[in-house]
Amino acid sequence: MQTDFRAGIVAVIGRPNVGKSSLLNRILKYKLSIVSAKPQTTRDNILGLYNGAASQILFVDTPGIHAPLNKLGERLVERAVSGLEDANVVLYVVTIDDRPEQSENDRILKVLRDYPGIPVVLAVNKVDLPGSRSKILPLIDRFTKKIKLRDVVPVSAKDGTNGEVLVRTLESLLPVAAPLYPDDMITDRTERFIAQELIREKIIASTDEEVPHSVAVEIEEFKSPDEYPERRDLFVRATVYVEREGQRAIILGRKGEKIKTIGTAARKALEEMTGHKTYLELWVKVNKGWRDSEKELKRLGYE
Ligand SMILES: Nc1nc2c(ncn2[C@@H]2O[C@H](COP(=O)(O)OP(=O)(O)OP(=O)(O)O)[C@@H](O)[C@H]2O)c(=O)[nH]1
Ligand SMILES: [Mg+2]
Repeated sequence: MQTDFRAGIVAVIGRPNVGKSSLLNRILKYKLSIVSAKPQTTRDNILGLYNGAASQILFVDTPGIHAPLNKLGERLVERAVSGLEDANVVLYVVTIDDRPEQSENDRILKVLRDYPGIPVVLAVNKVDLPGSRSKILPLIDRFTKKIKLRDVVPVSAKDGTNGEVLVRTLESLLPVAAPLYPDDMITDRTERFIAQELIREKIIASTDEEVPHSVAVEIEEFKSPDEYPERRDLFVRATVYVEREGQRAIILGRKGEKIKTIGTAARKALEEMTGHKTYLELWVKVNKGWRDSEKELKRLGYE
């Protein structure tokens, strides 16, 4: 092995919806973290491993930092901030239209001031959007007035612009160290967890307003041929929790049509992930006020 191999943790931080998860998936060339057009999609710190010729980068995708409206929101922000604890480098993601004065960015800049020892790389995402070019320099100027940046990389998670440049920049800031995990490992998450997230992603994609935020998915049964060699198919049974009866009706749809569409999309995603023919059973239940219940948050894995 080379003597200058580098390894370490990069915490991916930013406000909701800037494309943190999309960027990570693009870099890892693997759909690890779910993505949606609605804010607060990611609810967990998710470890994704980049295994390169000269480095192993442990990326930690985090929930978007925002002003929380309920206990779930508080947990998400706490988790995102806790992602900084062990980080060697912060990848601060903004979009081409971000301003440091936006309340969420203002909050992030304050948090980052508490970690003055960690180098910060600013990724300016969505540069594929029209008119981006002329906005880059003024944006860099505004952010460098607020925070010491080690580097700035304009990127597009959508078309891949500068993905490699970003990886080279991040790896140059990591300590010289041996790989921390086996080089065939891509995440610390189980297929079961990713399955739960994929189901949630399909629900978010087909609902609006408060519904995506009110959904939690719990995997009740996950029987894979990988674990049970006598099985030929993957069987997944999951409960979808919502907060109100009206939301349940929305997810079920007229004559159960919506849940059927969601189920088909989720099943296809599970088949793609596992390579197994999949049977998916979804049950929708009302769990009043789970986002503000300590007990339910804990049970659903949002401690
Ligand atoms: N045009 C364009 N859209 C992008 C790009 N990257 C992400 N998006 C879109 O931005 C939206 C949010 O993407 P996510 O990756 O879920 O954002 P996030 O920062 O992880 O959001 P949270 O998990 O809610 O904090 C999705 O609709 C993406 O398709 C990009 O480079 N260009
Ligand atoms: Mg995300």
